[in-house]
Amino acid sequence: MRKRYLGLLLLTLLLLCACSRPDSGETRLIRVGFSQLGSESDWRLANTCSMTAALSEENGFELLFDNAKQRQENQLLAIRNFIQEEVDYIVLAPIMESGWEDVLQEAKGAGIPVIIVDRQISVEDADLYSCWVGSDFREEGELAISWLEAFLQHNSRAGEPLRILHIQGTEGATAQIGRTAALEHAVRRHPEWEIIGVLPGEYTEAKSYELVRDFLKAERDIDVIYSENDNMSFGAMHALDEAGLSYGSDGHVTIISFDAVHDALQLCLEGRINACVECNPLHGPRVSALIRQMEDGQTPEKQNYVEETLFQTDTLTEELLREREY
Ligand code: GYE
Repeated sequence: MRKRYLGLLLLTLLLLCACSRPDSGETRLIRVGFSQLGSESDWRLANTCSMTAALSEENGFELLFDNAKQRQENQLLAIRNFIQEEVDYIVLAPIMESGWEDVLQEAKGAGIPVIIVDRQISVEDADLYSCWVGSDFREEGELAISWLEAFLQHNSRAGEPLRILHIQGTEGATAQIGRTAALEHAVRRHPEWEIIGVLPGEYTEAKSYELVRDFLKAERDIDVIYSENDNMSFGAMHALDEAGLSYGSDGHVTIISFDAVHDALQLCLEGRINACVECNPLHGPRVSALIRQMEDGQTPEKQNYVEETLFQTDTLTEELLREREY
């Protein structure tokens, strides 16, 4: 009698196991918590799209997504929530470089690997994250400066005084630090160049528009606008339009922009933005490949840089624009 019960019990247990794990783990979704810093720009929207598409259920992921609305404290909350949720991986697109030690120590304590995407973090213990993928922002800045030097040379303006208005991204973000460093370094090399204003545009069109509009009330003599992303360029152009100042290849103010999102390239093709430095937001497939590598027990490269280029009015074509994904 007891043997029969035991047999039944075993059979029931076996059946239960078989029901809850139909393909013995093959269909198990990898749970990923992604803390996105915000939705401040076209670049960011393209990045979010790329990430959510790559980390989709049909690709084998369960994605917990949080938009921090440009506030670091929201990112800290999101990460703590992911830890409580016991996700398999945490992906962080950090708003700025500093302030991550404590929360990443907590993630490490919980044994959850962390992948950093886009901007970098500055931590003493590099073991607090597994790897990073993103752009070389200093190199992007250098591409912009080389373009400007060649442009001035070509127009026989090299050595002449140059008045630059600098519109900066979020302070302390790697994209700001790198792009700013390239400009400041170039100004030290060129005593004839002068930065006549530094405006904290926070990477948004609205903020940049306001700041440039107010700036133009006191100062209209500008040769170059160095704007650390496309949306801030759009805001600046709006303010220049209102103030009746011309810009672009046929105008007075030379505009240098970063990101090269679709609308900016269109404006570049039309000659309204002189040069756009590419910043590639399509990190979704890169992040999912890094996770797959780690799932296979491999250790991915710590730093993964993406190749980028610069677009300018005279070399940009309709065809090139059509081929772009963002
Ligand atoms: O340039 C800007 C965005 O970190 C590369 O953030 C990113 C920057 C990008 O808001 O548009």
